[in-house]
Amino acid sequence: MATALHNLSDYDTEKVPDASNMCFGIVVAEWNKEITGALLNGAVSTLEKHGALPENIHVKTVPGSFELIYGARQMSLNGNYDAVIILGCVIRGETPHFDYICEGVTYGIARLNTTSEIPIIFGLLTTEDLQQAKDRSGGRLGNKGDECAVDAIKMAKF
Ligand code: DLZ
Repeated sequence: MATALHNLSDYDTEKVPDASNMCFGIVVAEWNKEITGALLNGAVSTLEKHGALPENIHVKTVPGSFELIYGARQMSLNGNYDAVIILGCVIRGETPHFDYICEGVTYGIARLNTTSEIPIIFGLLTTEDLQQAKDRSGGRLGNKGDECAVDAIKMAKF
């Protein structure tokens, strides 16, 4: 998570492998699409910055964050990708849905990482309010999408 001392978009470019021969899948949730769209822009531009070709970055949308698990599983089974990134945003509201969705997605993606042949990178923002989400999707604390792209490249190399 971003903190006052850690900006999500700050990283050592020297430590990021060349991604020009890599292929990435991105699953992005439509809920809170102002935020998830910004996460997607960050992820794609950072992958391309490190050499990934646009034709090797495949984006699929799912309705909400809970569906990211299924989407990531389908992409991981496809066999074409070196890594898959999930992008979603759950904002705490007046509903217990927040806890259920956050726990469900966290568990689902963690489990997928133990069974999948490729890494699944966890780009789920879980915030108290919209401002915190904006801060982490290209705002004052950087962009979680950038961080996920860097992690996807590193883990694909791993
Ligand atoms: C139902 C729901 C709620 C209340 N909040 C969010 C949210 O903040 N972010 C998000 O990505 N999705 C939310 N959803 C939708 C669920 O993820 C899911 O799409 C539905 O429960 C249908 O399975």
